[in-house]
Amino acid sequence: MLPVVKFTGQPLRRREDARLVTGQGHYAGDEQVDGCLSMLFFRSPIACGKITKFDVEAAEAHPGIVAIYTGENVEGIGQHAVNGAMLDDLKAPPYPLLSEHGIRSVGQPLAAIIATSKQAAEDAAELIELEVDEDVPTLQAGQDGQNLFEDIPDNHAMTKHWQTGNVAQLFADAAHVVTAHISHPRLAPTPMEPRTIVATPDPETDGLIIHMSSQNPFRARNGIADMLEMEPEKVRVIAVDVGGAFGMKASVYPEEILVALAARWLERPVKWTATRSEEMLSAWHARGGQNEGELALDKDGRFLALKARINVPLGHWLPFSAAIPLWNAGRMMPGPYQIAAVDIEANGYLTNTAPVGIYRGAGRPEAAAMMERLVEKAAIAVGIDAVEIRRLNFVATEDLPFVTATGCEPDSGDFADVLACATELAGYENMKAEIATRRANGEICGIGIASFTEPCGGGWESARVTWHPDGTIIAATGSSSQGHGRETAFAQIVADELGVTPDQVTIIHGDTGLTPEGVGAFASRSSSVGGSAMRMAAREVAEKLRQTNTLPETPITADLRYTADGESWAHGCTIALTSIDGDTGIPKIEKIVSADDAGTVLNEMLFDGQVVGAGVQGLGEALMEQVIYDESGQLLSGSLMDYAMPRASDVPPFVLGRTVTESPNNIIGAKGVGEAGTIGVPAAVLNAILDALRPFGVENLAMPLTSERIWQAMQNGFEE
Ligand code: SMO
Repeated sequence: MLPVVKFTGQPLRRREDARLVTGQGHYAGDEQVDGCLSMLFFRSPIACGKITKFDVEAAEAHPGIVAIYTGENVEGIGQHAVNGAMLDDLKAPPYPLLSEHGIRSVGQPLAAIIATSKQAAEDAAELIELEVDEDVPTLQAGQDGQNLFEDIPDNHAMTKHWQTGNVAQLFADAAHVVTAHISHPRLAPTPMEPRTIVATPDPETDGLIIHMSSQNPFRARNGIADMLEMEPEKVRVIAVDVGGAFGMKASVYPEEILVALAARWLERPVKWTATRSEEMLSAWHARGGQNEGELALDKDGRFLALKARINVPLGHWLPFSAAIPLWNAGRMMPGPYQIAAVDIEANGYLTNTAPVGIYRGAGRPEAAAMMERLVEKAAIAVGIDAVEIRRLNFVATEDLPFVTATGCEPDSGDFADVLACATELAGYENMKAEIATRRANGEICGIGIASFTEPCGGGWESARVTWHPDGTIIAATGSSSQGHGRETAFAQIVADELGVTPDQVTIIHGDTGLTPEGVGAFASRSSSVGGSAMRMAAREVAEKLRQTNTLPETPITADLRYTADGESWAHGCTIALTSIDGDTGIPKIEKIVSADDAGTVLNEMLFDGQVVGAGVQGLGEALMEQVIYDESGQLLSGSLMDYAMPRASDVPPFVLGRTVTESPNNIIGAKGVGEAGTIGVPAAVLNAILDALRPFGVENLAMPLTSERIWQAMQNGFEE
């Protein structure tokens, strides 16, 4: 008999929060170790060139300095891995932990200073002498410029091409062709907690105990062990409380390897905490794509074929998942629509900047912004309503699972239903009438819609659930938390399977020494894959308990790995209502309506929190966030004084709705919702602002849609 569902789905408050808001959280930076040394990085102040002099001798003699490592000390350390399995071609540049000869970016670490105090390290850094023969940097994807590596012509490091059907013929025969240029700002993920790592040698095991801010402790463990040529079991990574990660803490950085290395070499604990400016300089950035698209339509508005060119900057080194954004952007560009023929090419180019990696959405926002802009333009070209043209082209629910022209397999869903949910919540017809009236009165205002899909999860995850005779239940997960309420949601699942309350369940996560090996918290996979593993293990324990007639006197455990049958595809629809101040160009987002289908919901409050949190990050991309380098490659947006992030006063009312189409690909039936807001919101806001600017003849505008850019466009009607 299946258990009666009691807690799963309930909007239970996050059990983590009382601890976190009263300062009882334990972040990596809280870790106090006796005799801990401080690491500080001497970073390149210029973007590109050859080192002609680098002298650390005076710095080494400074009081309190234990060691200074430069390129020659770490020459023998190998290259960290880059995942290129999904590409047609990958040329990963060599990337030394500390550069000896060439400089590729402002902020690149050239020396690691290890001292008895941070102050001593800072003082010593002042004594380092660096002279560089400077070169002109290459800053944009595909820009003609300096070739950064001999064997990577044109800095062209990766490519992926999707081609299906007779695209040329379909374009030649089309009744309408619409085009779009989408310019994504380069973003700084900026989790509240910067990167932090404390590595302590463990003489008992000849290993390392590492507290660090990571969203996937096992990948961090394996990455560090690999680089240090240690057995993974000898490295224990602990990341219990994490103050946000958003993709930016999904694989190891050179700085983290250097801390681990120093602890090993010096046989002393070593700690590094990035400053906010260091995060802006050297943590990976995101987006930055300059993308072109074309959609061919028949006379009734049916989509015939899609062409796109995705061009992304990659920075000067490639993190493990550097290829994911351009791969996601291309493969999921057809979104929820039936499009038989595609010619989509994605290219990534090395640049003299910080690296560019995954960040909440990771290519999905790029796919949706392009497709939804094309759809909006298609509706105008054909002369039908923006909702109508979407309905006409959706893949029908009965046709799911469906193989798209890019080879993806959306597993389930009801795209028309989630659109209907959004239009109903928005009062779409009234909204249109209201906009018409306001326009007649001289206001500048518009509506934007974005329908989107979101591939989530896939792969495996682990769980170990133990029932103790005193009634307590300990559930350990190989999945982890980056601050997104996993303890709460996983306890709900276990409680239901074992017929107890969630407070009887202790969740253990974020410690490779205490949990079964797992994958981690990214790609919106925690609920669907991590949750399914939890449910399966708890179910097995419940089954064993049922088989014993009396209450057992010894603990009962189930320890297993669960592999999902495939990716689960969440989907949604976002509607934005905006107005623009005619004198200043200041945009006002009056309302965001977001309807999401993420399959089975584990906790309604967590679900809503994810949608709004990601939605605000989406607003940041659409309206204000932008990393800016000047032409010499200096970072102009090096602090939160210069890099604009949304504040509470920038956040409009969010109206949330949901539909539920269970995923057949995992036993929970969950999809993911962690990234939805970053996908739907920028596309909908871009469409809304360009709808408002239609009377000015503006068809394309680069994000972020700042008041200055909007005002200029209103003056010139120019296209960017
Ligand atoms: S960008 Mo995410 O942590 O897959």
